[in-house]
Amino acid sequence: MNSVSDITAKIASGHLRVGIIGLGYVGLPTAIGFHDAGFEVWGVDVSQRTVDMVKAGKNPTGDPDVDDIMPAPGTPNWHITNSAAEAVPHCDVILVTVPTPITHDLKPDLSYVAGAGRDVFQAISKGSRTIVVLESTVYPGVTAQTWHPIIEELGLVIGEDLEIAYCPERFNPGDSAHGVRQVARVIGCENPEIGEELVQLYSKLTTEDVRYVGKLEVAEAAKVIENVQRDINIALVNELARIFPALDVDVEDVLSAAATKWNFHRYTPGVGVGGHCIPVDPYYMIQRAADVGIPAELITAARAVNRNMPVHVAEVIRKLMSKHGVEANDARVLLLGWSYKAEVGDPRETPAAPLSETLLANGVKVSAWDPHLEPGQFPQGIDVVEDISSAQGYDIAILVTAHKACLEIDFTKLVSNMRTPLLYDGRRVLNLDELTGAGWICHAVGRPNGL
Ligand code: SAJ
Repeated sequence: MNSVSDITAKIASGHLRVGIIGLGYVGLPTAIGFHDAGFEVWGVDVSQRTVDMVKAGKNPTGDPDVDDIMPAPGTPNWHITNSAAEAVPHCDVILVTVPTPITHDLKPDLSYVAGAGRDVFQAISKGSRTIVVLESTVYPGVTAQTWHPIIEELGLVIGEDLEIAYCPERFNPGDSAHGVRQVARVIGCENPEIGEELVQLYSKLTTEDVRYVGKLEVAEAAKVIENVQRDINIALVNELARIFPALDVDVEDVLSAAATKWNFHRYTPGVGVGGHCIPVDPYYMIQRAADVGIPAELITAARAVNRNMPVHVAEVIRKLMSKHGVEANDARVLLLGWSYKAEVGDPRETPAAPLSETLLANGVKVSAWDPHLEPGQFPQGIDVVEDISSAQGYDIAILVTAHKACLEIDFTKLVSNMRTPLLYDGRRVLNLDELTGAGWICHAVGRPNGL
């Protein structure tokens, strides 16, 4: 049985063995980070494609920052498998980094947390006191509520066979300045001694602040509200991006003026809020508040504003094209970017999807170009453009994702190939005056459009 001092000694000596369940955007960089910190690592993923790619030293995630840090085949102390049963007996600490999505009716989907927990607990040796840490974003109470019943069902005893803790991942895809080795971490655990041990462990991973914050629910709540706050802040500027054009005022001018105040936190209006964090995590908080009979009115309202942005933009696009003599049933639209965020190849919850669905429902033909995605990552009904220099005959180009590649398009050539030279900056990152000079008729989210 690992005593507290055993774990402390193993951390200090670098002999601690760390398992990571789930080798996605978060789990794989975490596994690499602990391996680089000198620990023996066992990486587990249910996807054979992921296991095969990682074993071959290839990056299965869409995050280009991971490309250059992949361990080569045969790297010592680097074990990759699709079996938790194989890995768990070799590990002192196991981190669970599995998806926590939402269902089609916007409810938390904890099936991956439950499934991964069961796979791990079934393989834990009695008396080993293996520490199991959930890192996935959840709502307060999930770790205990989801894992305790399984632990009891399997006849395991916390404090003897295992310990459980929560340490939220704070990984920012496509942002090398905030990778797993450069972000602050918080740790929740019912047992303060284990909490402090995990502070020591994660302090080997990251150069930033690591602290024990008390019981599981405190750490669970901290992570989910970090993203709730971000969603609300983005919803505010998105709502302002609808109000100010009606007042013949550009929202970006207002935000630039307001940002001269020392404690104004600036966010950018856009075509919508995508990804596997920001548009998802608030529903976990909404659910938890509902569980205790307290409606999360502001959180819910912010979600509604952000979810509606793509539909609002589609309506503006329809009106702009009509104003320039292009009716929906004859219109051709070109999306510049499809990923939910710049510099990553990740279509999850991208606002490009509801934007396209709304346009297609109006009879518009929709094409899309995104050099960070493979053709198979676009949905049916979208004409995938693989070579932007060959794009021609469109009525409007909409910048959906502020990829560097989108900003570097030869807009002078593209405008010459357009049927109607309409351009809509959905992320407020283009130089619209310069593009107007090149022959485009420019519009943008939050900018007066004369409609
Ligand atoms: N977005 C806006 N306006 C903004 C900021 C973002 O419309 O001002 C949109 C983006 O285009 C994207 C979505 O919101 O569609 C989410 O963008 P994001 O920058 O929040 O990126 P994520 O989803 O990768 O969020 C991650 C989160 N990290 C973790 O959960 C560990 C989040 O907590 C971070 O704050 C965020 O990265 C970050 O700081 O970039």
